[in-house]
Amino acid sequence: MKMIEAITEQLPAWRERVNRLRTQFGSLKVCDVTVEQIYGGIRGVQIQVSDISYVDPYEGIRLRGYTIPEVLEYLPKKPGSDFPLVGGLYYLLMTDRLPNEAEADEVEQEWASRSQIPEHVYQVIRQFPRDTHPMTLFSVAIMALQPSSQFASKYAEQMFTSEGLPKGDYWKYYLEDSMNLIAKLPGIASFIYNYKYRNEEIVSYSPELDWSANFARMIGKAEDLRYQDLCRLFFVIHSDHEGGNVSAHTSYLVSSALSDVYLSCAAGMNGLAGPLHGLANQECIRWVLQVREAFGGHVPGKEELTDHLRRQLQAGKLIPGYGHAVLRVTDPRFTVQYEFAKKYISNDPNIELIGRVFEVLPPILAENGKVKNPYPNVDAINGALQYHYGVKEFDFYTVLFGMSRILGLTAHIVWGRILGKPIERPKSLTTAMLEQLAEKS
Ligand code: FAM
Repeated sequence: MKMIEAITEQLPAWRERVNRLRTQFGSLKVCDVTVEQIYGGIRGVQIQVSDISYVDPYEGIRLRGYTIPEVLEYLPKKPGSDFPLVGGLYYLLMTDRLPNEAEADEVEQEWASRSQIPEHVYQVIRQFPRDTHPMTLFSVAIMALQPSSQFASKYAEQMFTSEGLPKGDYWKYYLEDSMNLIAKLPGIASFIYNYKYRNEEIVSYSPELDWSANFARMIGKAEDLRYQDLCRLFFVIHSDHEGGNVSAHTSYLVSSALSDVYLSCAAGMNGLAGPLHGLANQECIRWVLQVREAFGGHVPGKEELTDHLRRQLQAGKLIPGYGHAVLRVTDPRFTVQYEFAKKYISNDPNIELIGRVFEVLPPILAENGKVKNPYPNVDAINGALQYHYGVKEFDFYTVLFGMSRILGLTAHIVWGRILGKPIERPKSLTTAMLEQLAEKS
């Protein structure tokens, strides 16, 4: 694979950079930690390195240095589509280089050739009651693939042979496992969708189509080219958001114990399934529909909407899709999806309402200075777009997020092995120790 060559070429320089920092500047202090940060979710404590992506509070995410609009513009596209091939995005995340068409296509072809899902994975899913949350099914399906981990079997094998497995080569097996897992995600996610909401159909992967279009086709949208484009857009922009969010940090931590890609990604997906993380995206469309319902199905005018929003806030309610722990501007991932919506489905009442909320809510949220970011985040529009194209099962939306996020998680994990990151082990203190420190201060 070209991807392996591109990584191999860069290896010595990357390892040298990290080695230099560790040996020459190992004792350099990066930041202080306060008691509030220890009790407050380690917010803002700079304890990680993420070269895959970086979230700038005023600019939003950059994937390998490129902003969201740049990523959408520069990555190769399939003829007839304005939206990138996910294979190209993966090449960028993994290699730190923009791919040409052939390189993006090679990743797509690799996925097609690795897409066959073992029968027992379907059986595992079918064992669960149909009302099981799709994220639970997604996580167990990933775990069901774990016995095929090449890293796990190679690692176990070398324990008993003289040949050994050099530490510097671990990443190659992690990359193999990542490619094998990602190749199967459209099949797994679509089967969960079909099992829960459609006809229990298992649809095989079409090598003629890219990864995103395969997923769309597998849930019955073979003819809907616009939905296929939405999938490309969605899967690209949700792929990574630095290393500190719950799913990225969890999977990275688990992989630091040399747990393989399947174990690590399933752990990350269990974090993504939490209501304060990935599950938030199912709440936003529910809220949009509730607002319309409160106005008899109509989209309220600006004044009516302002009154309604004020009443909700006065009643202590959160407005889903607004605010962010890091961002201090409108999330560019909201912006590009809103542009898609305005271009293709501007007559959709949910999109109209989302546009009106975007006009009136930020100044209201900003009024008392409490909300640090009064602007929309990516979740403010995700669900409405899926809903428009007929994917109306809200609890499935986090699986779409998970499919995309595994692209980023695996890039972090593979690079952790490339750079030889050791097992993570932060130190704990007791409350009494902090109290003693406080008294001495
Ligand atoms: N509506 C009403 N109040 C809000 C608000 C919103 N959308 N966002 C923040 N606030 C309040 C917040 O509850 C807090 O009030 P208290 O001090 O009384 O607890 C205050 O403003 C300060 O919060 P913050 O510092 O601005 O935000 P946080 O960093 O604590 O939290 C969010 C960030 C995203 C969890 C928060 O803004 C929120 O709950 N938003 C709505 C839910 C949502 O959209 N979640 C999706 C997040 C998405 F980016 C993701 O991770 N998938």
